[in-house]
Amino acid sequence: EWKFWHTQPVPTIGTKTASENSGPVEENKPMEELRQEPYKLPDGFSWDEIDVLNEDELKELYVLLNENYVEDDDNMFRFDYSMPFLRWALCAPGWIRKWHAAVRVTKSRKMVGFISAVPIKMKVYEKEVPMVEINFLCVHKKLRLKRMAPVLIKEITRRVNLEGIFQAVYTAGVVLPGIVSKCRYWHRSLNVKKLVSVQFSHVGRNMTLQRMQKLYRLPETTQIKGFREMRHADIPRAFALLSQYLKKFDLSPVFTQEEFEYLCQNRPNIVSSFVVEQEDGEITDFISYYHLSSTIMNHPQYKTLNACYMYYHAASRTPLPELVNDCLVQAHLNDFDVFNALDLMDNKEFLEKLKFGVGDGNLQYYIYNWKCPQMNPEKVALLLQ
Ligand code: MYA
Ligand code: JJ1
Repeated sequence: EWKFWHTQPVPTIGTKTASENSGPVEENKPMEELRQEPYKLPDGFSWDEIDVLNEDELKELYVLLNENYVEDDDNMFRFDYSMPFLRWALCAPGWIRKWHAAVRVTKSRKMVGFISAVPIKMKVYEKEVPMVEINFLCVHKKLRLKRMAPVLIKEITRRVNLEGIFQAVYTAGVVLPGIVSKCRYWHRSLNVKKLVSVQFSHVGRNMTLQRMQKLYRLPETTQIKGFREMRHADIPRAFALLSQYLKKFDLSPVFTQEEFEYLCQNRPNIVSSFVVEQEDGEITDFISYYHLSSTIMNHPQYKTLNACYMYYHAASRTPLPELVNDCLVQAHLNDFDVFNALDLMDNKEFLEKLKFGVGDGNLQYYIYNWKCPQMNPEKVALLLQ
């Protein structure tokens, strides 16, 4: 049990930390004590820093993830991150190429493993801590259960430490030592017929497809006066709204305006963001979602599930359920099949009301080398891609 994780600076499963004792599990190592050489891979494999600005290398990463990344519990759907989306996620402000670490088969150069880090300033309870977020850990299906993942994790830790950072935030569908919070996925059907056909959703007892379609029907236009796409000129105000809102949570990013703009501006096929503009021109509300399809495995007709995921939002005037409803209208008009959200932030204010149903997947939040009390999902305000 936890042969690898028990060697790492994370609280052991079941330990409770009092808030007075919040802080690093182990002290920052002095530079001269940091390991200078990469961790050794099994014979026949080598490290490569991939250049995601290069279309061919980005394509190799795309293929690795498209064929080997996260699936649901029943292996029916697998995330299908697009190339532009991956480039966006991996090149967040402050990114460095050394933190896009791939493993290749030495002879054939085939990419068979990957892990990434990008910098992020986090607020955890009262403390602000420079961290990285770790994402896109992947080992090719044919190389599973051979202890390659611990090598990828140790190597990215080494490369992050060399830049003077000793904490990381990450999420996973699996349970590991050091859980900070346990969140749940919820799903709002948009294209009922397709969702049922691919068995993402089911026709419940006392239900027919027709009744379900009626239940999930949405207006053809948005309902809030002044609801529109966010434009470049709205960014300072939307940034101020979000920064203010994020303060009340116990786990939240602290963005610069540059980071906010990078992450939350409209990007076709990657992020959609909206604001509410009052009659006097004031921007009072902001909301966004990102576009992430999944491959439907083994279906004769449908190959792709078009999904979007609730991203950052900040409502100061419009009630959150109304704001999210207009987002659903937009997502439906843009041909998404399902709108996904987690039960974090104030999302419980709208989930049931807007006919989201609970999913079968969890998303655990973790911090590497940090002990602190666990928190309820309502206190979490971090959204990774
Ligand atoms: S979460 C998404 C992870 N990716 C997938 O689920 C894609 C599909 N699966 C795979 O590619 C493989 O199954 C992976 C494991 C690569 C996940 N996070 O090599 P193994 C532990 C952390 O024999 P494999 C994301 O991207 C497992 O408990 N550890 O197993 C965030 C066992 O350890 P222990 C995990 O199945 C990632 C060991 O690995 C995960 O071939 C954050 C077994 O290794 C997991 N998701 O490969 C990573 N799954 O013996 C941590 C399994 O102790 C970052 N394991 O039980 C930490 C911070 C680092 C930076 C620090 C800077 C300061
Ligand atoms: O998408 C997920 N579940 C779906 C499909 C389930 C298929 C069978 N396993 C689901 N559908 C029910 C929806 C229904 C709609 C109408 C109302 C009632 C509900 O539950 C799940 C999330 O729920 N997704 C996954 O499991 C994918 C992995 C999630 C972990 C991701 C970790 C990534 C970490 C990287 O940082």
